[in-house]
Amino acid sequence: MTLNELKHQGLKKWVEEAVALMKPKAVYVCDGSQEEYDRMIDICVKGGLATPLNSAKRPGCYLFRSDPSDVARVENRTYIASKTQEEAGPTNNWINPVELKKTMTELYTGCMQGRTMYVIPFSMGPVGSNIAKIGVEITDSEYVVANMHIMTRVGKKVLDVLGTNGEYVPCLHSVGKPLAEGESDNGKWPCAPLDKKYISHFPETREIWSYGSGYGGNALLGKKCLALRIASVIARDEGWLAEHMLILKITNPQGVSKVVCAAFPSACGKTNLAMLVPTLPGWKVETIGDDIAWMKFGPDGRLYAINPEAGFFGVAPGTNMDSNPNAMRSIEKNTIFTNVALTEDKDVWWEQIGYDAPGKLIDWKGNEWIQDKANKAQEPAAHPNSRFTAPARQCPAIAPEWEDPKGVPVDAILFGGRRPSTIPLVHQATDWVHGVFMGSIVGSEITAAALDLKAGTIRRDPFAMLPFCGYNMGDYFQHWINIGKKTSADKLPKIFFVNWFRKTKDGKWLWPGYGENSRVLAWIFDRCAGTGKAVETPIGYMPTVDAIERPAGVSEADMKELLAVDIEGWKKEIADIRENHYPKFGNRLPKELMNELDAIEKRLGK
Ligand code: OXD
Ligand code: MN
Repeated sequence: MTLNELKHQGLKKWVEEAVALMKPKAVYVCDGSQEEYDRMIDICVKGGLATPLNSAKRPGCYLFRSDPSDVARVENRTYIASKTQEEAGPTNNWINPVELKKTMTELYTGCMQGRTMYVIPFSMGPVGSNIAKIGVEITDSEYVVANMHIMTRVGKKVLDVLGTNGEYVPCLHSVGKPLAEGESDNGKWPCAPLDKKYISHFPETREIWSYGSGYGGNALLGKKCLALRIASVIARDEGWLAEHMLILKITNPQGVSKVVCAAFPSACGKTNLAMLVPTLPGWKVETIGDDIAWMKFGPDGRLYAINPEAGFFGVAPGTNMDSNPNAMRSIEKNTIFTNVALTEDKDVWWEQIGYDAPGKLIDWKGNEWIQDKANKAQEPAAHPNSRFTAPARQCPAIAPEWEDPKGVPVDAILFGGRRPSTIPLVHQATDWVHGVFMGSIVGSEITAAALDLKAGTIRRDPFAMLPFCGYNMGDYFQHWINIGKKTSADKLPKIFFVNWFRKTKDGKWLWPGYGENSRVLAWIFDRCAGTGKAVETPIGYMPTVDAIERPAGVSEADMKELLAVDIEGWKKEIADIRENHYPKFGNRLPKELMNELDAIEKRLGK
């Protein structure tokens, strides 16, 4: 489509201004067609950025290798540029928006020379759903266009919903590498150096400006930038929730279903839980989303969730037929792989794929790589943050209602993190505010040597939203408390804290995880159904030891340890929250959370 075919005058004007600033050699409005996707991929293949994979083993699949400096989200170059720093809060990087726009306008000037500007109209959520939002991304990256085709709903049908004056979130993106006359990328991933990368959010005007990175969350602006950072601000203003949560549907042997949303920090197994294959006979888990949930109240006073995305942007290493067979099947075809290793027969390989490297590989940097299992220090063949981008509809476990525009009513919300000690396998909040307290203390334990921090230190990641909350996190806690006042308690989802990562003192896993987590989900299901045996403890409701069936390899003593209240450990936890965590939020910390902390401390006793 051409620019002149755009019926929305505001959108047309915004694009024209971007053209004048960025000076692309051509402008193209995306229609979302297969032909368009194929063309993007073809440009990347011809330009040496993409390698077609073995068409018998991986039909419709391609491998990209990024620049070694452009492999992950750049949190220290990500900004919440609200009018005041107070609005962005203590957990976000802030630059005055006027100053930031000035800096970025300079960077954007002429930044698309020699490149095509693509205008991508996209919907986060089923097109036309009253929970969905529309965005328009301007980009100069064919890789971004192709990935956006998979991760969001793109094209004409979105423009039709937008009409002549509908609302959209403008998202500007450039890789920040203009080309001189006759120059081409020559197979080199285009991006700007780190100190020129900016991933900026303007919450008051609901704008996103991204410059200098072509990778993942920095560049696919519908995902973390729109669906979390900007959407969290819109959700606060409109009375709903935009969360870093998977959504799954669980069905018991009697055919009754419940919906569970779960927030875990990045790399704690959200995709695995969302696609879990239950070991409990007769139970079924189906996937609705693996990363983001938007929840709005329905007319019946319950919270309804949609997955705003249309694909999975999953971490490849560690994904295998044991850890996540449904993900493995989702990526058999029509998938974009980024920074994984390439086999001689043009298939993909990564660490913990479930089998040894089949012969000589090309690693993620493009070098020859031969597996040397004796060498524990060998550099990985796939980058630890290498990814697959796959259409959600290809997941064998996708729930039939995953695209229901009404969303699905949520029965339970789970929080969790990597906690080798103290936090039990599962406990349940006694009420909504207690549940908000649970969300506010989410974190993972730092293991020895990581990040120069003392081993055993908890890195807090409240609601798993630390890198994704678009405003002051103290106000975000308050927003969660307020949501609980908007309906009657029986209509609110029940809130739980889970921990699959408990270890023995000598470092062995106490709980097998993966499919066995279905045993914990079954107890959560039963609690939502009003059954499920529980005892009230100082930290909340906990299953009786016989309420969760023990998996093979977990002794009765292990189970008791997994389900014990570690009074001394919890006292340390409370002290850490009081001294190191809550003070960060100053007077924006809701008093309800302090009360909750005091009450738990009191219940734990002297
Ligand atoms: C992600 C993340 O990529 O949370 O989903 O980092
Ligand atoms: Mn995520």
